[in-house]
Amino acid sequence: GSIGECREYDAILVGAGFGGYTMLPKLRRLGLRAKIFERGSGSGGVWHWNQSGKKLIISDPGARVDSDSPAYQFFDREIWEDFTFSERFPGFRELQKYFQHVEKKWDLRRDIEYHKNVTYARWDHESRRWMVGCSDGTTTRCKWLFANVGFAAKEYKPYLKGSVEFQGEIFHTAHWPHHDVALKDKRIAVIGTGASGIQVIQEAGKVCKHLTVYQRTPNFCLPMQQRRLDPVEEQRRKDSGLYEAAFKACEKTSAGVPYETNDRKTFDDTSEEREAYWSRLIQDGGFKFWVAGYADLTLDQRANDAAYDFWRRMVLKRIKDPQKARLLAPEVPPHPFGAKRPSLEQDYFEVLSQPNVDIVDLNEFPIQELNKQGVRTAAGKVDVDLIVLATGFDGLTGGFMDIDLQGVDGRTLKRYWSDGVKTSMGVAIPGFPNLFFLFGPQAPSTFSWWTGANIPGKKVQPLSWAGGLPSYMQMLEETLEKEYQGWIIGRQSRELPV
Ligand code: NA7
Repeated sequence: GSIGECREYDAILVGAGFGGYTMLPKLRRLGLRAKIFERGSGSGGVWHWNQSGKKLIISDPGARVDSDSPAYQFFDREIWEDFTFSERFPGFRELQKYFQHVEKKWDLRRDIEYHKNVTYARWDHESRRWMVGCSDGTTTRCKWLFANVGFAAKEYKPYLKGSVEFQGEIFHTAHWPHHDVALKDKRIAVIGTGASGIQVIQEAGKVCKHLTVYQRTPNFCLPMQQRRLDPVEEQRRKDSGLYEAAFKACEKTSAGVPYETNDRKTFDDTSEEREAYWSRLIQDGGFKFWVAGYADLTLDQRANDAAYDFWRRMVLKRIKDPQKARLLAPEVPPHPFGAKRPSLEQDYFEVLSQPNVDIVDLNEFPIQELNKQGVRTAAGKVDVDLIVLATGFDGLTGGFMDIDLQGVDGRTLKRYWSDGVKTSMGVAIPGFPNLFFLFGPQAPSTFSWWTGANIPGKKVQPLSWAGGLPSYMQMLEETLEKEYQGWIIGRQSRELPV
């Protein structure tokens, strides 16, 4: 629309990821006129932004989901009955195809506007409408606002002295450029060894000339056990109700994954039984060793030590260089096993063992600066062509803070959350009427890095609901049964809850 024009809808949904795609059909069914505003040029949320260009010359950074199939999809028969992922842990390209499939199935495209970057949203108390402003200068009015901006909407780029001097290329994993990025024969630095770092390292290490990995904390990552899914077998699983059973199982576990948890404690079993059990979990792959292991893994230091020892022995067999082994699987772990979310790997330790790959321990040798040619630490200067920042996200709240949100009486979200994040059950915010979101701050999760501790200056607090999925669902249901007890509905009151 032209500048100055003000359109009106019943609902605006910010973001064309899983949240927006979940909500749009539901709102339509209620007879509401709704539009999704998406700042990107395509749907899929992180799976859109993670895309690494149309035709990478050699390889892509390997971005893929780490939730076990079939958990990472819409639990909706209409969607899954004729879409089957080809891998147990699908890559970003297939996830983009998946979003196109959903879009078609639910006829969503006609209500999505791309390149619509929402910069502010103000509640107008008189008209009881939200005024939603975009960077293209347009304003749209709506009654309901859904901020499904995603928990990983804003990447975190640490301050690196001299980064403007650096003459090579520098990218964050969450915003891989759309032009072709050749990794082959390049000298590459990767900073960060979380899920994204591991995925890039595995791909880059195989083709590049030289890779330097800057590691702060070793990742106690687990074998993914990736495999191709057989379409015939998957069809059989669908027909026999196994998909539905898996979706139901997700709702029953604390982490929302389809793993059966174990009530037994570590030392209830003999050491032979333990080794056999752990080996089986590793063989099964994914997060089983962490989530479906012994019940006292994170409650008893001795139990934790035993699990770490098993993990370490397993990993040491795969690392040839003793110096690298010391950095990747230290005798004394920097944190208890599983207290920090492990990632999933495919051939991480083999790639790191290659002679063209070095690891620099940032605890011993912090980055001093970047210069024209590369990265300088006290261990020396490394010249590189490409620096990959795999440094994670300003999680959960970052996407909200990018929008200037003003609720009742001009209350700004920035001010309201300045001394801590406050939400109503992780779906709404007091004083911000008719504003809802899915999987935002204080929704359930067990990921320990979601406390803000990775962002300098950000308050460290529980940003997610630590009680697990079943208790959260129960709380939501009880509130519904009690006819929204604790919520203010349809009242014109200006009294602001604190
Ligand atoms: P993560 O998991 O937050 O990983 C970020 C990594 O970057 C991690 O290894 C950090 O080390 C490291 N990091 C962060 N800041 C710095 C600085 N300043 N210097 C050096 N290293 C740094 O993000 P990902 O993108 O890998 O994964 C995000 C989620 O995607 C993941 O949890 C899954 O849900 C999928 P640290 O461990 O903090 O010492």
